[in-house]
Formats: sequence, C-alpha cells, structure tokens
Amino acid sequence: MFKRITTATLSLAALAGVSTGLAQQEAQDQIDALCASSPVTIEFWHGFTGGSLRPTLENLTLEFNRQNEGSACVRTVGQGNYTDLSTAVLAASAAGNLPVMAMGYENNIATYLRAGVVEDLGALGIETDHIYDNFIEGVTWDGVLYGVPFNKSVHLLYYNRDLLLEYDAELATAGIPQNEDGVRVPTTVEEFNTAGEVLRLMTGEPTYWFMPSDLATYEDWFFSMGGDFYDEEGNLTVNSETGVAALQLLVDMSYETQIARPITDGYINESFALGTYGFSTDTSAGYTYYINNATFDVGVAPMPGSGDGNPGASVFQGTNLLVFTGATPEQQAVARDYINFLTSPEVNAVFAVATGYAPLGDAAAEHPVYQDYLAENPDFQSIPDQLPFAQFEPNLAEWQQIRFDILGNAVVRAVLQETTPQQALDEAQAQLEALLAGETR
Ligand code: FGO
Repeated sequence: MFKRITTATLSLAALAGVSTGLAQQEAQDQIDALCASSPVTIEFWHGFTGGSLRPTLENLTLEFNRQNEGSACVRTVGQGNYTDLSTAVLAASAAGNLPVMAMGYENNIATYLRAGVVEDLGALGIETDHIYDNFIEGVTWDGVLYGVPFNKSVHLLYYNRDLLLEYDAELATAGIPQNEDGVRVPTTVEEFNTAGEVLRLMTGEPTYWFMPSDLATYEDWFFSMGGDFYDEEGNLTVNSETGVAALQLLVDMSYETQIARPITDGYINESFALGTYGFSTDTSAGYTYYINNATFDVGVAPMPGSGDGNPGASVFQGTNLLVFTGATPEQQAVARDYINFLTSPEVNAVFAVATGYAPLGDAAAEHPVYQDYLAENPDFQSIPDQLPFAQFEPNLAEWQQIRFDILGNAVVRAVLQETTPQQALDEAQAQLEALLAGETR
C-alpha cells in the first residue's frame, strides 16, 4: 500500500506543497474529500494549531493520501493544543470512541496505558531502526514500544541578531566572542549574564525574555546546571539543591541583575511589540513563529554551556505517534503505513526543515533535503548540535499534572516573588508526593 517515494517525488509534491503553503483549509478540504471516497479511513488527532506546523502536517498527509488513493486515507483532526488533545483523548477513551491514531507526550501515553487503550507498536511492524535510541527509550515501557517519536523539539537560544550587531563594540569590550557569522552570541552562562547586563545598560531594558509558565525555560537552566528530577534512590524530586539554585537564577536575573523580563501572557513570539527583545530559550518548533512575527533578524544557537566547550543542556519536547486499540486489521495497516511514511528519513527531513522539529535520526539529518537546508540556513545546525545535550522530562502518567499545576505553578509563584524558590519547591515536592501516593487527584 505504502509506495516508497523518491526524493524527486517529495520535492515536487510534498515539499512544493509545504513551502508554497497549500493553504491550511485547502489541504484539509482535499484530505476530507479523498477520505470521503476511501474504502478505509482512519482519524489522526493532532495538537498543532497553526504556524507552519499544521499546514506541513496536512500537506504531508495529503501526499500520503494521494499515493494511496482508492485504498486508504488518513484524516487529520486538530483537537486544539496538546492539553486540549489529551483531554479529548481521555473523554473519547471513557466514551469508547477513540480515533485510530493520536499524538501524545510520553506521559500522556503512560496515562492512556493505564486505561489499556494503547496498541503495541512493535507488533504492528513499525520501522524504528533509523530513529535515535533515546527517542525510542522515551516511548518504551517494559520493553514494549507504545509510541513512535514524530515531532521532537529541543530548546535553543534564540537571539536578536540586529541588537547584538548594534552593540557589537560594547559586547566586544565585555569579552563576548564572535561566532562564525561575526555576531557576539554568548556561549556560556557567564557570557549570557554579561551580555544581558551590557544590553540592559545600553537599552535600559531587560532583554532576556522568558515565560515563567513555560516550565521548559526553567528546565533549560536546571538541566544545564546538572539537575536531575530523580534522586539517588530513584524518587521524583523537584526541591533538590540544583532545583532551588536554577529557580534562584531566574529570580536573580529578573530582580537583581534585571536582565530578564518575565512574559506572563502568550508566547514570546507573540510579544515582540512589548519592548526590546534580546534573547530567549525556546522550542525549536517555534522557529517559524519567531521568523514570521519578528521585525528583526532572528538567530538561533545552542544553549549557553558551563564553559567546557559543550552547549548547555536543554529540554526535549514535542510528541509521539500512537495507535489505539480497537482498530480493525485494515485500519491498523493504514496506521502502520502512515507512521512509516511520516517518520521515514526523507519525509522526516522535509518535516524537520519546514517546522524546526529535530531530525529523528542520522538518516534524516544526513538526507540531502536536510543538508541542503543547513547549507542555506547554517543557524539550523544548532538543532543537531543541541540534540546530544538535551534531556527528557519524566515519562510518568502524573507528569502532565505535575509540570503544569504543581512544579509549573511553583516556578511562577517564585518568579513573581510570591514565595521564595526554596519554599515554592518544598511545597511542590509535598504536593507531588501526595499525588503519587494517591492522596490527592
Ligand atoms: C510545548 C508543552 C506539554 C507537555 C510540554 C506535557 C502537555 C509545553 C510547551 C507547554 O512541540 P513543541 O516543542 O512546541 C509547540 C508547537 C506546537 O504547538 O509550536 C510551539 N508554538 C506554538 C505557537 C506559538 O506561537 N509559538 C510556538 O513556539 C509550541 O510550543 O512543544 C512545546 C509550550 C506549552 O504548550 O505552553 O509543549 N508541553 N510537555 N503539554 N499537554 N503535556 O507533558
């Protein structure tokens, strides 16, 4: 059913569709029309709301559907953002009307596994040899594969190239080295703080922007400082010394050195009109959003490191593809072919180039589609460069609640100075222990 597609086919059909942007509604309409007359149709519930991500997914799905016209069809169904999507999946699970496929975070899959509704993908015939081991480990429970990594992002250092060039002399005096492109982008945490202070003196504003409510920003510093969410006995721990130090760093940058500006509403890439933006650490999947929204030249680099020559650590986000139980063998075969199509190195390379998501393995990273794009846009090299240094969040079923309502809330309260970092994280620790012990829901 799934025909191996050549690069030529891809670049002519899918890539053209992606880059010229077959309008979102148009692609979805064409998918719906093809699926209406297909003998076998499956639904794929996703959490992409727009930008380049949703049209790219729809254009690639349209390509798959055209190749399988007359035999099989995948209908993409947007369910809002990732949290809306997981809420919709849980409701459908309870009501007994799950789709055949969905996207999900590792912790979402763990939650669905408790309901016993996730298909063993190893048994389904999914090709995973070309996917990095750490991505596969994140979706493997007791040796069984329950998800296929699809849209995996890494956090990167975003910067305002125009601003750094404007204050080049001052940054040079402060000892910030030039990168290959002649721009003084900080490569260590120390340089990052120094550059922030230089820019505050020159502009009168905090230029490092961060979203306290986006836990990943906190995790970038936490992981870069060597933090680990598990203690030596394997217990989930959010109030470690490193945890407190990382949160203190964000508080100090906001109030003491005043280099950081908390953005409390909306994505950073929606907030550029608020003042002078210099830096942020944000998902690689935000790349096209940044480029489209900024009135300045956007650059990306790996996270600032400790000075040992390596980038800092950052966090993996983005989701995996999963198949729910209850599908007919024919539907399962379509799901298998679609997953093998979407994650195949060449399609994955197209997807990664169009969206900023990471290549899933060396075969995609080395594919001419990806390599040609890197040659045109060397900034993108920071994505593969960051990959070996990124870390996963815990893949526990309770993690979504912990990351938003418990730890996420603690970070926000400390950054808004409603409580100290130590107190905020101690409270979060007590709350998560109660949750894990089943005392709270
Ligand atoms: C987002 C969320 C989770 C979990 C992390 C979890 C649930 C985080 C973070 C909360 O695919 P990623 O890298 O990037 C997202 C992609 C698709 O929406 O585009 C990014 N985006 C969207 C609009 C925009 O204006 N700018 C932009 O960058 C978007 O962030 O995933 C990172 C951001 C968050 O959604 O606020 O994943 N996240 N772990 N969500 N439900 N559960 O365990």
